Amino acid sequence: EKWPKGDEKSWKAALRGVTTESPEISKSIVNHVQTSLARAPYNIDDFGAYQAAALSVRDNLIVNWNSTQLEYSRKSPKRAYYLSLEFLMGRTLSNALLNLGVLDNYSSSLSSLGFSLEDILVQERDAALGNGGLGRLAACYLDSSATQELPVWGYGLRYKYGIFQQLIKADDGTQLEAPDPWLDHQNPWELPRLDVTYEVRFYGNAQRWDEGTGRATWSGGQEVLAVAYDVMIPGYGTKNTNNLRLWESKPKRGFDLQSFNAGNYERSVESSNSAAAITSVLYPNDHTSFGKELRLKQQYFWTAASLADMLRRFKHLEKPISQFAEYNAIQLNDTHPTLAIVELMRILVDEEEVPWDGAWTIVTNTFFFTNHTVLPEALEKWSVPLLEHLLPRHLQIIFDIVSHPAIIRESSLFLQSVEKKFPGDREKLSRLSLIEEGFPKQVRMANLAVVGSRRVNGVAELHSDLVQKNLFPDFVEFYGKSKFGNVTNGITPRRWLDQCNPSLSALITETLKIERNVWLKDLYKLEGLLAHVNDSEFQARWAAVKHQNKERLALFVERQLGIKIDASALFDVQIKRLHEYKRQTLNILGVIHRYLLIKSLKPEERKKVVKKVVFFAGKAAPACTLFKMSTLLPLTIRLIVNVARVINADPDTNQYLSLFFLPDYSVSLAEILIPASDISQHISTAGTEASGTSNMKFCLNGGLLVGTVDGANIEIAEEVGEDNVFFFGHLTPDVEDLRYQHTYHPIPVEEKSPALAHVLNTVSSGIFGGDGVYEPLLNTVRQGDFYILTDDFDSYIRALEMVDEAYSDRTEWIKKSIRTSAKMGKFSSDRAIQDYAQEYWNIESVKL
Ligand code: F55
Repeated sequence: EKWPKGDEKSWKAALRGVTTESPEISKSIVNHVQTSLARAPYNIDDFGAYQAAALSVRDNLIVNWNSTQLEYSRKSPKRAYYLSLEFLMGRTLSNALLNLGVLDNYSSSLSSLGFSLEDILVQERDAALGNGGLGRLAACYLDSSATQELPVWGYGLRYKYGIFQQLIKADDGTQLEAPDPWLDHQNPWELPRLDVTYEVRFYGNAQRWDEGTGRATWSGGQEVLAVAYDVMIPGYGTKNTNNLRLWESKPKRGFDLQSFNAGNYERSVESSNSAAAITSVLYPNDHTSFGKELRLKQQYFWTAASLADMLRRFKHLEKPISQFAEYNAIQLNDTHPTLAIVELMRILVDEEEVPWDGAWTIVTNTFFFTNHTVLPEALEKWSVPLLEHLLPRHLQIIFDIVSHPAIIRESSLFLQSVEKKFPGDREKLSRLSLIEEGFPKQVRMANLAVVGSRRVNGVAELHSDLVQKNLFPDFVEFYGKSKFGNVTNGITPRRWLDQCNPSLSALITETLKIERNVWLKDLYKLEGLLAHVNDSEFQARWAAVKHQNKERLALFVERQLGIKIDASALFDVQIKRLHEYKRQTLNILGVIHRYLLIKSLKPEERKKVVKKVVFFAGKAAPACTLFKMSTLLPLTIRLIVNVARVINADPDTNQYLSLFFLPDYSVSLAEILIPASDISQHISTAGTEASGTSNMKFCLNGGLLVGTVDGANIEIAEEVGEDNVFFFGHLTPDVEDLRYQHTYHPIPVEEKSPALAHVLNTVSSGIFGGDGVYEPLLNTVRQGDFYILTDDFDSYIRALEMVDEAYSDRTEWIKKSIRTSAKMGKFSSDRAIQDYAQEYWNIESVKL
């Protein structure tokens, strides 16, 4: 690439502020090149231009951020805090430009300086501080909170390394993990607040005062400093700019001077290294809790710093501490921040001298808890000895919540009040307990989160139902139904339609004849598209946009993998974390089935086949020998990659079917794949996917779903009509029976699904190579088959045949696509955040 791209004359004009278009913006960009970047004008590459543009945008964000925070301080509204260990933000520049309403100005400014906005946007690295759905949901919720002018802050950790980068090894198709050094270049989107710090204690001793008060003193151990970094969160079409505060850990003192002076240099930096290690890396396991000490340290470090910060802010209001819950609502994003419940008790009882009962009332009015999965391996438990070692005072408080011998009030005597309500039912008592008996004893964080929160919710109707019926039935009985609710997830239409699919957004605006900023804030307005479903010109334009997005993806793949793709084929996409319950294995076995079928046809017959390109992307939790399951997931990737090699090279079939595994799935890659899909797959075993959110993104962009009757698929079908969704598979109530049957009355695959048996045997035969390496994966299907692939396979293949059939009538297909997109109003995260604000947090918007 040639650079410098600009020329001296236009840069000088910009510096003098005399360019014809957006002179102020051009001037500010050139200024940042000269001052912040200390580079000679116009002598910069795309990355330099990105940095300068970002710094210029950031100036605007800071101004808005300041006025917003000032207004919050003046009006002292009730605030909500979103505690999440993950914020999967993706890129910021294009979002900031859109929300500030200066996208076109920056585009023309940059082009007058010799750069194209498109090239510059891709210079930015994703902020990938999350694993998947849970983290991306948090990011969408921040966008919607700011857009609705709600006083909401996020609190998280500033990991030095986000989710690992995924490489696919050329020789055998296995996954390799590499660090994600996203902070190697200066990050323009954060404001270091080196003066906002808190000390966080670990280990040490907890000394009770006397048994009557429940108070104690906690001292000694290790003290670590939490330093605040603020990330500005602009709302769309409003000046309101909220805050995401991320904590970085650092040693309280640079290093241990005593050891240093004594000549023991290793020892002198040991404890400072261990302090810095706390926020060094995001744990890459999704849906699995490993019980590691460093993870517990992260959780406490983050909740303690966040609560100290909230308390300091509350004290500025000069209100009695008894009113804490009237000014603060705290949302727990899964159980990861559950220690916040215990930490607030500690602060109130030990430091604020609030009597135990009063403290418990404040706490249970402050917290709200969202569960994101019913998978048992994801339910966090911390061993009692580990807690006792790391957080001795918190363990005391947990036991006090369970039953403190000296605190004789009904509310705190949790187990005793249970005993009162269900006398003699020992099993119910043990299920309700916060402590699980065993060696060692474990604290059940989910139970603690339920007990310590005002309300508990799941993330889609079916999931919230399962939370009440399967996960916490005894708590529902104990507290009554009203403590439990549902908030169906949502996605921000700004990033997931306007930014990732500008052509479709433009077509929608033109067709609805209302301004973009109206329907982007009230997504139900998309229903207006229904009036145009039968307009053939509109249909043609709708189809042209989809085709253009498929060309864009094809070009991307050609550049990355060097393979040409036919954009007229049906594009079929499954992109999500690799997990057994998400059943990527079902998909790849289905692809092999299709391949074998096409291969068996005569050349003449093949011409009738619907051409299809299948895309996969997703990261697998790094293989860990501790868990059988996690070694199977990289094996699934390996199978996909090697099947792709064989079928993409088969001249008999490759014009009809090709297959790609795109490495290093990310938010930015999703932004290319989603607008280009004709169908996407959401094929979890019924009852296992809490909601899913990419299903909403695909539909919003006019892609249709192939899916099981699970999670938010169900509510999507309710909106768009069942004839616009390709459902298949057994329903949730059947799954348990089938598993029982697999265990006690197994039926061989050959009998249940000859088609699947044939596919499994073909893989075993070695035509995709591997020398038997796939056997462990295939055996999970042949034996046990916990995720019921065998039972669902035939119905899955039938659903894919229905897709082929429907796709063959292109006009009907386009109508389905338009109808689907038109009915996505419910799935805006603006609606979801309104639900939380009204039904949970009881907060109101603040106008600037
Ligand atoms: C649970 C426990 C651990 Cl230790 C780590 C991650 C999780 C977890 O649930 N992750 C997650 O991403 N869950 C997903 O949340 C999404 C947002 O609510 C849902 O759409 C999705 O169904 C669910 O799997």
